[in-house]
Amino acid sequence: MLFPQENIIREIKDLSGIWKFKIDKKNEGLKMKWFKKPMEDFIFMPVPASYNEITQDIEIRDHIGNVWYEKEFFIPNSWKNSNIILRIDGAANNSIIFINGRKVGEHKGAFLPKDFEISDFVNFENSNRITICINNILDWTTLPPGEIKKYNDDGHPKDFIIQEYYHDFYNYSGIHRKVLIYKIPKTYIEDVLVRTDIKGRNGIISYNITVNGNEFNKVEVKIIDKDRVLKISNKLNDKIIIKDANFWFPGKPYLYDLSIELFMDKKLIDCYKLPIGIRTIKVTDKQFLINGKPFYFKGFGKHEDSEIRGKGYDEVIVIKDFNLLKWIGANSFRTSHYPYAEEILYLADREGIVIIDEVPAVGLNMWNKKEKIFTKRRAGKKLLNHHIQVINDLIKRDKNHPSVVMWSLANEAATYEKGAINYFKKIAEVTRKLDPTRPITIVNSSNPDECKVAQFFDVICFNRYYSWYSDPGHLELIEIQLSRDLLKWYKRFKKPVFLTEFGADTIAGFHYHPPVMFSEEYQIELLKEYFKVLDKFDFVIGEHIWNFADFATKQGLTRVGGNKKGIFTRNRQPKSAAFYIKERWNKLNKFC
Ligand code: BDP
Repeated sequence: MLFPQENIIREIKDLSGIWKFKIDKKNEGLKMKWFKKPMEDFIFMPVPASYNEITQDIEIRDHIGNVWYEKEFFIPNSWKNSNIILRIDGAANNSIIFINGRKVGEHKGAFLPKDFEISDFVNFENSNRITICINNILDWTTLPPGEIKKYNDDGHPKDFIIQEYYHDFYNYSGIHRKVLIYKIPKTYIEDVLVRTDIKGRNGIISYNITVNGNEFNKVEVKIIDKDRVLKISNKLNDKIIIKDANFWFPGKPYLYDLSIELFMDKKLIDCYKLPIGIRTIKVTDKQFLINGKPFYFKGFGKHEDSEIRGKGYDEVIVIKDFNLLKWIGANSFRTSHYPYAEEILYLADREGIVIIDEVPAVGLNMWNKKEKIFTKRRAGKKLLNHHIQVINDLIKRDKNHPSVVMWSLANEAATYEKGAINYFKKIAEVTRKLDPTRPITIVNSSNPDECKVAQFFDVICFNRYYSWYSDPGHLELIEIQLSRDLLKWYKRFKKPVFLTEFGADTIAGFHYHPPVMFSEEYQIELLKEYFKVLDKFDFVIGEHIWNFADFATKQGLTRVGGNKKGIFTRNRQPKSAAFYIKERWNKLNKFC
């Protein structure tokens, strides 16, 4: 699966813009075949965006079930006799797609793209109509999971239901990423897998190209450095050595282009250009090595989240975030808690920002230890299969990005349960088979003594909220508690340890001294205590503060307008801690 690209053969039509929209109040649209006719009684809805906060209508914001989107489009005549592909880059959570009243297909999951061949669904004489039915229900077959709870007691009306879920970000819904239609030739470059290695000063590029169709009799693969062609090969699989290569390195990202051209009797049939970075990743018992050099992760857990747009992809926010990351001296982030739009990974490749790429396996924890999650009813076979499917799709999509250095396969699952053992053993096995070149991890919230699965993974990632959720207000306990914790993890598993979340909710503009919880002063003092400990141990390979920016959550007693642990506000303005962190990270000379 290749990211859609425009070039002299391939063309793209971007359906971003204003669509027709309506919620399916009685969930009757599918039965009544709403997709057969142009939509009536609609309102306008921007794409990409979550629909929840675009209108003033609370019924739309809180709707549970199906909603419908529709748009008209044309396909140019010149696209006849080509393959026409529809890409839904991310629609939350499940979608069914129709073109001109005929079902094209379905997609489960909000965060990874799906391509549909629609050559036989479109016409060239007239306009076409695309209709997408989106369902936002989370259950025990989706990631993240959830459940619909019914309350039938006296205090609630009979039909009162709520969407329960166990993760801490708002269940935004809608067409969150681009909808594209693109044209590729009948015989086309379907995929390419690139792996790189380093021997001394030479870079080694191994590639494997998959072509769909056989109407070609020559392939030309070039490694291009800026405008200079360094090497040419005529094979679909090859290993190319670049002498005195420039390597991809965090902060110093060097990219070459791998250009692929297919010919039929000298006529160019298809072409694709993939930016590639030559780099290696290795993990020892204490270190995370990029190109053989120890790397220390400085950065954040993030979210795809912003005001009004919700989880909608927005270049303004994306570029602003990269500028803030560079400004503050971060070198990395985790795509907590789901895969982000692929455009973001392309930017990270070019900006030299390191990514830990996470699947949406979050909320696999009931927190009440008596209520097990790894049981048939909850995280059973169905969920495991979906989890594996998502890992497959993620690696298929992101395998060639040099910025992606590790796969994170879950966040804060109940790894203390016995049932977690077989579940995560399988997850680890499957992932290693799919990609033997990158380390794997899961992000833990369990205690080092009780975690039953960390042995399957390469790096110990864990989240801690000392002096916040535990012993609130007691900053003086952080040093002793965190030190003990870090040492236990290391001693038990003998693997590098990474603190992937720590932080404090902070209301921008609320000051208090001596510090109290929620004040800007408290956030700074809390971080200082954590840093003191992290700096002590040589097996600690990173610090990711929770969170980059404030973000939306479901309503609850501990959330005043969302999660406020951001170092930046939701509108991307720095809290006081940002200046302190900037100073630390720009000075910090831990490995790199
Ligand atoms: C951690 C979760 C994260 C939450 C955070 C918090 O990994 O998603 O937002 O806690 O409570 O448990 O702020």
